Formats: sequence, structure tokens, C-alpha cells
Amino acid sequence: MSVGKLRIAVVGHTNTGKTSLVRTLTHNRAFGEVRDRGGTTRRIVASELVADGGARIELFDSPGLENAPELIDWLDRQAGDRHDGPARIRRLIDDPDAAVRFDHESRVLELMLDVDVALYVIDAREPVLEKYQDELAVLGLCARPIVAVLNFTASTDSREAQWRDALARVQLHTVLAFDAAVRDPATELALFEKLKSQLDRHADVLSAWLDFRRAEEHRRRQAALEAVASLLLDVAAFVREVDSDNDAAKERTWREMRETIHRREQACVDTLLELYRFGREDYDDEQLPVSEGRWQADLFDPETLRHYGIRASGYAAFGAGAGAAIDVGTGGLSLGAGTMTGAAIGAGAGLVRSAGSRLVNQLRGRERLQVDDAVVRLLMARSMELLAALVRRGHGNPARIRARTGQALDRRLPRTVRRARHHPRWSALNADGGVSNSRASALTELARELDERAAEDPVSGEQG
Ligand SMILES: Nc1nc2c(ncn2[C@@H]2O[C@H](COP(=O)(O)OP(=O)(O)OP(=O)(O)O)[C@@H](O)[C@H]2O)c(=O)[nH]1
Ligand SMILES: [Mg+2]
Repeated sequence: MSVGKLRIAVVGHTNTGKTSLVRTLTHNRAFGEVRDRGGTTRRIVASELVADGGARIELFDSPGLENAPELIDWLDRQAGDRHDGPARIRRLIDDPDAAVRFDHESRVLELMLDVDVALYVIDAREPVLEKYQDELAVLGLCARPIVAVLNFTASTDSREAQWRDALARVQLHTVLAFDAAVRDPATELALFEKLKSQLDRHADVLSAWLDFRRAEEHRRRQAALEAVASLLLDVAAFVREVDSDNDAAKERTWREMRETIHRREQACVDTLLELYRFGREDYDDEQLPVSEGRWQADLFDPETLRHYGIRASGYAAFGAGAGAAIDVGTGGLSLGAGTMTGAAIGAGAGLVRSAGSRLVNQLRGRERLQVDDAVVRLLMARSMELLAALVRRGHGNPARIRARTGQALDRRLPRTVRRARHHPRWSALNADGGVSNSRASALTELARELDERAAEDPVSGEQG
């Protein structure tokens, strides 16, 4: 069955967030021009939402209404058609003088006559002034269903209750509260559900769109989880061999490894941003735990680990520096090199014991450098935190996203990450690594484990 097309006008007083709403609904942050002053949008601009299967929704952004009181006066002075709203509006549109005088308004009204439904966007911080009531009265004459969108409801000076009351007085009962959270998938879907309840005739299109968006949200989350899983496998299985007694080489190798890991983490950040259609320039937002597309704190800085509540014991004693773990199986054979102290051996629980006896023989006199568990845990925490922030971005919650508690972070690494320690081929950072069937199934498994953990232990960022 082919589904039709639904046309939606986005209308309202100037500077109420109409263009921002279109950006949100289209997931297109480049749509139109948004500024904190009236009169930003000067003409009607269409944008289309297309679902799989061809259902289409056309959204029309429009210039803000500014002159409704005079418009009402003009309409009241015209004789005839008193009870035919659309005819009265048509007359205004066709009147050459009125069209000049009410330039923006007449274009918005023409749009109203041309669509199936209108979203009337309200700045809920504003008192319910007569000019807004005039706007609603004029829009009402167009005889199209109207869904009121209360914007800025997260603001402390929101007057949501007053607005709901005023809207009910003009028989407008379909009201949806928005706030800066407009990108919250749940709020977005709720808007389309409201429209569906108003528009029997277009229920097919709206259902198709709702299904599409839900599926898209799911696909996106899946891709994001796999991006994080891939980062963790790459880093956990990353290994370099060095001569046990060559401290300079060891330091150089470790420095290179750190740089590689930084780049790898950045690639994951960029992937997550792209999936959620944000760019590095979007990072001026306090709600995100990064700025300008980069994490502020160095992954290998013990302070960072402490900040995230990750215990940093067990690795700092190594000559190679914070975040390094030296393979006991092989490194242990070359203790004479002096890079491992007695204390470090005592902290052996935190070390990697990946080499079997076969490797031990091969690698006599060599050490294997890997990243300490604490760093992998931190990578996991940061990227899952970023993902949670992106899902919610735009949320009107003024609280900063905070690190999770140390308790949650100090849990064991997911099983698949621990297994990765023994599978150098699972890391695309190793020569010969990165592509194999076993890596692919580990990736799927790890993405599932991450999803489960996120569900059990939602990343903070909630108030309080
Ligand atoms: N906090 C918050 N700010 C918003 C929200 N929606 C819009 N804004 C801000 O409000 C201002 C106006 O937004 P626009 O989307 O340009 O408003 P508009 O209704 O299209 O304005 P005109 O085109 O001039 O009529 C901008 O500074 C937006 O960033 C919201 O939900 N929450
Ligand atoms: Mg605008």
C-alpha cells in the first residue's frame, strides 16, 4: 500500500524556536538560521522527512508572526463571510494593500490554508499576552488542526500552566511540552504521536514515520555500541614487544602506543558524533564531557583515572610509566633489567598474563607492553558517557554530565574485553590484526555486553 504525504506548517510568534524545532525534527542542525532575536526567518522553507516505504512528511518553517492585533482589526473591518474563516483569510491574502502591510503574516496564512496541520510554537516563558491570543484566533480562522508546542518549558520562568489554561479556553487541547530537550528521541516521538491522534486521515504516514524513526534510533545505537566495542578491542588487544633491557626503546614504544591510542579514541569520538549528527563545533555545550571534540583530560594521567574513580594502583611503578602493563609471562623472565620493582610484582593482580609457555620461550629477553586495565576501563567509561550525552543532547537538564561513581567503574571489564587480552589479532592496531571472523563475533558480543551494562547502570547526568 502506498502511503501519502502529510504537510505540516510550523508557525508562531517570532523568536519562539520554530526553526530550532524544524532542526530537531529533521535531525538537521544546518537547517535554516537560528538566532536569539525576532525576524530571523524571512521566508517559508520546506524540509522533507522520508521514511522507508515512501511515507513523506513535509515540514514548513515560517517567518514569525508579529502583527496579529492589527490583522484582527483589518479582518473585523471587512464585511461578509463572518462565519467562513478560510474565506476571510483568503480575502486578506488576495488584497494587494493587506499583502504589503501584513507581508509575513499573509504568507504564513497562505501556508496555513495549504497544509494538513499546524504546529503552533509558544515561548512558554512569555506571559499569555493578548497578541498571542490574537495570533491563535487568526490561525484558528484557517480551519486547520493545530497542535500547540510549548517550548522552553525547562526554563525556571516557564508559565506552562497558564499557557495550558489559555489554550484550553480557545479549544486547543492538543498541547505538547518541549524544552531544550527537543532532541530527546522520546519527546520527538511523542510529538508525532500527538499529530497522529489529531489526524485520522494521515495515520498511515505518521505510523510509517514513527516506525522508521524508532528503527533508525535502534540502528544508530547499535552502530554506536559497535564503535565503542571496536575501540575497546583495538586497545585491549594492542601489544608491542620490546627488549627487556632497553629502557630507551621501551619508553619510545610506550610513547608511540599512547599516541596511537589517543588517535584511536578520537576516531571513536568522531564516529559517535557523526552517528548522532553532531560536529566537533557542537562541543561548546556544557552538557558534554568534552570540548571542541576532544576530551579535556589525558587518558594516561593518573589524575584522570582518579577523577573517574578508577583505582590506579598496580601499574604506576613500571618504568614505562602510567597506564602501561608489562606482560608477566615474559617480562618476568627478565627481571634483572630492573624495570620491575618488587612492589610492582606484588601488584601482579593488575598485570596482564597473556603469554603462554610457548610464547615465553619465543620471547625470552623480550617484554610485551600492553595497556593497563584501568585505562581500558576509563576508555569504556568515557565513550559510554559520551554516547549517553549524545542520545540526550539538547536535553533541558542544566546539570553537567558527571562521571559515574568509582564503584560502577571499578567493576571488572566485560568478559570479551578480558578475552581480547589473549587475542592480538583482534586489534586493528597490531600488524595482521583487526580483520577476522573471531574479531567480528567478539565485536557483536561486546556491543551486547556494553548495552546490558548501560541498561543496568545508566550513565549519570540526571539531576542531583
Ligand atoms: N533553551 C532553549 N532555547 C531554544 C529552544 N528553542 C529555541 N531556542 C533558542 O531560541 C532562539 C530563537 O530560536 P529560533 O529557532 O531562531 O526561533 P524562530 O521562532 O525560528 O525565530 P524567527 O525565525 O525569528 O521567528 C535561539 O536562540 C534558539 O537557540 C529550546 O527549546 N530551548
Ligand atoms: Mg526561524
